[in-house]
Amino acid sequence: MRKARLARASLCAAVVAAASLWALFGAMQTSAQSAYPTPAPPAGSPTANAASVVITGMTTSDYSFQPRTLKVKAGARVTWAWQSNAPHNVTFSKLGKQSMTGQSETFKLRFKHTGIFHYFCSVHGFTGKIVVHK
Ligand SMILES: [Cu+2]
Repeated sequence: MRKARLARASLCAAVVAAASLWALFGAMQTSAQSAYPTPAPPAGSPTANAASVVITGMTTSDYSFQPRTLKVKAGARVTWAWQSNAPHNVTFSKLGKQSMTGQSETFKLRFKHTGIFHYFCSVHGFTGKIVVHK
């Protein structure tokens, strides 16, 4: 009787040990996976504190900011990347901010305050807006 109880107890201990080994193995696999860099979010998909706009177009009729309206949280930094065959710029006239005019620029601006911020390319006139929420 006593022997049987002991055997059952040690079997339980073995199962618990196997389960924790399995859990440990799983944890190791998870941490190994997170060691790889996470891919950058696509243009215009805002994360908590960063987002991006691409300046696109290969003809005058399709030059544009993509996305044209970008929503971000207050404090976020927006990066514009040029991917077009013509010189463009990013001009916030009310904020008094303007990027360089060129074909392969990048421009970064941090939006500390909530509001709607309209901007445009002063060379071609196409527009965009940044909507900053809490
Ligand atoms: Cu332009």
